[in-house]
Amino acid sequence: MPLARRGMAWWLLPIIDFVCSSLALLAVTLIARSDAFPAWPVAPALLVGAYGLLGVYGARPGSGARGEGGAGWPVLRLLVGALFAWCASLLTPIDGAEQLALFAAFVILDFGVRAVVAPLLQDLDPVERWVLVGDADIADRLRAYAPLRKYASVVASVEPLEPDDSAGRARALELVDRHDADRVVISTAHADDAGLLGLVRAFKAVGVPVSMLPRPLDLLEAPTARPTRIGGVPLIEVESLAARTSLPYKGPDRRIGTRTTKVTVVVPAMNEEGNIAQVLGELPEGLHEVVLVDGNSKDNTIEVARRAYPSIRVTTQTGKGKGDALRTGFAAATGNLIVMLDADGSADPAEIPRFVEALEAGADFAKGSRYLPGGGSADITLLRKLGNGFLSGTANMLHGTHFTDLCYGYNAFWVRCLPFISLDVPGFEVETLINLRIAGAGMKIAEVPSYEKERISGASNLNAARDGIRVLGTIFREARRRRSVHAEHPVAGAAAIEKARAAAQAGKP
Ligand SMILES: Nc1nc2c(ncn2[C@@H]2O[C@H](COP(=O)(O)OP(=O)(O)OP(=O)(O)O)[C@@H](O)[C@H]2O)c(=O)[nH]1
Ligand SMILES: [Mg+2]
Repeated sequence: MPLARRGMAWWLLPIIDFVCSSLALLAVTLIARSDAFPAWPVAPALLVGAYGLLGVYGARPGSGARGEGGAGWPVLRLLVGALFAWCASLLTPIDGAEQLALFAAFVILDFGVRAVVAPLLQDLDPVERWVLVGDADIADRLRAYAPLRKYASVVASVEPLEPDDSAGRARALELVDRHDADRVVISTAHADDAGLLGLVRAFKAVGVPVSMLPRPLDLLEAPTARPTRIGGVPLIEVESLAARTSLPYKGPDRRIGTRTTKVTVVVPAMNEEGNIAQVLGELPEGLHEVVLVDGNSKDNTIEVARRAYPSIRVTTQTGKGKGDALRTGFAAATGNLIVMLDADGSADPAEIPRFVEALEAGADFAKGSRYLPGGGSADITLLRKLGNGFLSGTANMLHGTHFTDLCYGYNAFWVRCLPFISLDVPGFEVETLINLRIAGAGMKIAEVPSYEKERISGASNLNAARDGIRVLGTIFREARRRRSVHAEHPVAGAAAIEKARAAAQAGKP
């Protein structure tokens, strides 16, 4: 985001944090009769840097000031505050009690000042940039509406989009990005419920707040929800509408007589010649297709797989890692439901119907969990269990999710979820990325109990420390992405998958 776009208020928050931490530090070093330098300015600068990196300042001044974005952010600020006090203690001689006093002084001062200035920041920088999805006529009317000008300006508008117009949606998302939009406002006159839902999810997936113009402004019937107002313009906030509980979920492909579930099983495999035959042999009947994504195996994985399952479609990934393999497999799938199945024998193919049932019962995404009643693992070590618990907890705190088993690769989903996933990571963090993006898009997730068996033979490709850190990085990155209106969006990846699928389908008889 160009710096010029940041309002003055946005820059005040880091200054407030720097000043508050400096004051607390100077006071404590004065009382402790120790040298403030070099703890000052290094520790306050580190604090502000850490806040910035973690996205505490948000894309808008108000959000950072009010600590919005989930219960995780105040906690995170406290943790960074503690880190600040600890860093200061390394740079200047203060004892444990003084370190604690520094932490307390900073927290009280900083949280207090932020609370006092939050409304002021809103007033200082109140003009939101809106992208309107609707007629140019409505955009003109909004622009002409004087009371709104103090609060928002319509920076761009896109023609009403058709429910299935993924190209149009990609254009709209690009527009949001290009115009640094703070909010997408959808004129409800032009789409039915399914279309509106699709639009809302597409925009929310990139972290843009979405509002709908209630119908009176569209000159149609009255809205069912009670609108809030920005600059006198009534708007329906779709925050609650996108939440799982309040959304009357109709399920995918539920039109009577037209629904057919075509299950594609995507199997990433690298050097699994000792396991793949057994896994494929246990697959249930009635699958649409099985796609093996070979990771340039040095053994006979492909041959063994072809022998065990003659109709298997084999594709070889061009990049490296499980993330890249899944991306390749998803692009090649021609079914409307994808099951992700490991080739090492850990995931039980007999559980596939359980995943499919959960999806047919109305979920968008069925997530395997070893920690639900009926689930379990014969393959997980204590270290990995602790790590998974820590990572699941961190993700749930920062993303407001309820995953019981974040780092488990046995999942299934309707193909229409793909545009919201856009896999852009190569390795084992891919599962976390998928889970968080699906949750971020407001999709309905059903956790399914799953039992993880021992790998039949061969060695694991996973490195707990390296991959754990990558998962943690993904959790933080996705939290920042969700919070930032201007973060990268999944359009490019989605478009690539669509294109690859079209090419794959064109190549079929
Ligand atoms: N195509 C491809 N498949 C991979 C790659 N890395 C891992 N896989 C496959 O992904 C699945 C899961 O990998 P594993 O090494 O078993 O990792 P894990 O299941 O997370 O860890 P363990 O519990 O130790 O087995 C297996 O079927 C692997 O063969 C890769 O780079 N390319
Ligand atoms: Mg495994």
